Amino acid sequence: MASLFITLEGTEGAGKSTLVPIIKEYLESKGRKVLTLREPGGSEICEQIREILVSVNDNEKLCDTAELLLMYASRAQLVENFIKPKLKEGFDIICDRHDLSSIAYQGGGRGISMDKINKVREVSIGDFRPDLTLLLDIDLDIGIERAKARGKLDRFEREAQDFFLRVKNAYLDYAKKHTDLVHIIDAKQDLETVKANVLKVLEEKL
Ligand code: Z5A
Repeated sequence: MASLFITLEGTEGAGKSTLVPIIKEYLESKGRKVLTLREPGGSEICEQIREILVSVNDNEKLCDTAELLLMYASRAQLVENFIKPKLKEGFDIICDRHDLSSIAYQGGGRGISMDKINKVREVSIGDFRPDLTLLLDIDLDIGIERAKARGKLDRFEREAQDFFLRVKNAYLDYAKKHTDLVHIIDAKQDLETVKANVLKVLEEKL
């Protein structure tokens, strides 16, 4: 079977990073070669871009357009230099966040129009899309509690509740319109249940 590009999406603390090694182990148990990445980040240059995006700079505000362009700069670099070549070599790739995060955070959260996002996306990655997206849907309060337990909050995590509500709604709107690509997983359940539901989706995909 052709290699798969699988993305994990959701608001903070939904369990994306926790699921990456679980999915990797499952795919490897099926004899597949697997690589894992995250966005923003995932390579030396992309991690430098990530640092600008997540770090808190009290002296200068990162404007919304610069934020959007940096997200896509990191994505363009990763898709061109790593994701496309590795898929060609036969690797499955699991990516902790990808394009749908920009629709949810920069579109829903920041209020940037889809017209503007589509233009930037077209220049950055053209029509490149994931084969499967798992959207981990969680009550914001539960996710924030999980994230807070980790300690210091990054630039996004400092946003107010209504920002995350717009992000969550944008995710769900997109998922409802793209049921062939996006699978919604109820992420507030215990890890074993979430894991079982995710592996069921993967089994069907394989
Ligand atoms: N961003 C953007 O705006 N636009 C874009 O295009 C992209 C990103 C790509 C950095 O991302 C920020 O970039 C992000 C959006 C923005 N900011 N926010 N918010 P990130 O992925 O690094 O940040 P994150 O989403 O906040 O990651 P996270 O908080 O680490 O969430 P997670 O990976 O989904 O959660 P986790 O680390 O797997 O789990 C959190 C804790 O919960 C941990 O202690 C787990 O052990 C625990 N956990 C996990 N699952 C469970 C279950 N089922 N039950 C109980 N406890 C659980």
